[in-house]
Amino acid sequence: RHKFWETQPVGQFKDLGDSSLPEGVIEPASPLSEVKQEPYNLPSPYEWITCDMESTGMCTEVYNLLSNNYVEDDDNMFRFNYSKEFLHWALRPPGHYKSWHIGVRAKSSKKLVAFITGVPARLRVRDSIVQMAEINFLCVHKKLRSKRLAPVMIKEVTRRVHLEDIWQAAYTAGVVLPTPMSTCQYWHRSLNPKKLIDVGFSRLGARMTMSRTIKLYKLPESPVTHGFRKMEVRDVPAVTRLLRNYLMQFLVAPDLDEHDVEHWLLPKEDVVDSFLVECPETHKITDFCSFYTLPSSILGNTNHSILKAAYSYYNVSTKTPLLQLMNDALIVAKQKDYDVFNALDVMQNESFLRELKFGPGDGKLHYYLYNYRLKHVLRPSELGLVLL
Ligand code: YNC
Ligand code: MG
Repeated sequence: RHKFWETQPVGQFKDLGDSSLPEGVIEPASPLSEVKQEPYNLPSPYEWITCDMESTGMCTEVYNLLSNNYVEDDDNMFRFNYSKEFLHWALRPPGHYKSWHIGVRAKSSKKLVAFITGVPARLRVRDSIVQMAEINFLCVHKKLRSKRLAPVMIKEVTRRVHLEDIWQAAYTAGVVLPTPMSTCQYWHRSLNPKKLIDVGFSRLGARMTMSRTIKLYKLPESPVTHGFRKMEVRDVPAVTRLLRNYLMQFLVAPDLDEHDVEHWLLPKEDVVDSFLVECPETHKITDFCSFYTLPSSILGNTNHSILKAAYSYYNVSTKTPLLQLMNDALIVAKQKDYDVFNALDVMQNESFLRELKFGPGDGKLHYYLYNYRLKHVLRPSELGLVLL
């Protein structure tokens, strides 16, 4: 039973087998004059705020809420620890709306107790380009859980998205809600196996010693592909062409222009890393790979407090085999001292995961669309979208 989600324009479980329902928008857009002008009501001890992510003080408050209350693994051993710089980047893409960075504070203490955000994005679904909001960072303080605050947060962000005349959204969650457009799995490639085992992220395999395990995951000192280098601002046009062309093959993918590529993919230290292959003879850019940085706090380990994780982002191979390109990505991540490299089974990732010694994680990641129905659930390999 989903008392809230049953009231929303999303695919419902009861409709899953029903092929008579059309693909596309579920509820048509309303005239803007019909969008509710006032915020939804909160329980009286709380008030809405719009979070100015330009202000370092506000960035710190959001960082503190999330680092103490955001997503944990099923065993509560790790909690995402998005950095302030990451939040600043993730929430301010081209055309972002400040009004979509929504906080809730206690009126008396002024303490930030809940958060939800949207950023604008164009997504292509088959042949249609749809203006959407990507919703992320929904968080309610641990002491205020199970009080039905989340539905109010979601309705309020929806209202503010509607005020900008946008009527669709995309989001991911670890929990099953009505109803996933696709269900993906995380895979993990150990870079620092000793630390991963020490903190309980992974375990020694059967009949494996620590020294055999370290040897198994050893990587070359530096990338092997000739012409492999960091992306620079002068590469934005070529990377945009490469990526746009590559993403056409997926059923759902972002529609990225040069401004988006500059924001989302130009390297930003400890936030996003991007590399490409420039042919040494022709100077043509033939391949591209990228990852973002999302550490996790290690809860209750006396020796280590942070797990440094790289997450595979967008990768394109046209000349260098994808396997070799991703092996080079692992090598640079190891050089930069990441403990683990994570990747979803989206796009063509299945083609390298096993061979490059990624192991399947527990826990799934479900992808959702709001107010847009697909006729069939997508295979992960049909998805060309990575959300942060
Ligand atoms: C979730 N993650 O099912 P029903 S992901 C959406 N996304 O509703 P309460 C969620 N809905 O089933 P709590 C959800 N988790 O009765 C729960 N729900 O219909 C639904 N965790 O509300 C749930 N962050 O306030 C139920 O629950 C209702 O106090 C229950 O709060 C939930 O960012 C939460 O995992 C997640 O901070 C805030 O547990 C809290 O437990 C928490 O009683 C740790 O809520 C952090 C965490 C979620 C990360 C994410 C994507 C969010 C997408 C939201 C949906 C967006 C829709 C599109 C809007 C724009 C539309 C346009 C146009
Ligand atoms: Mg609640």
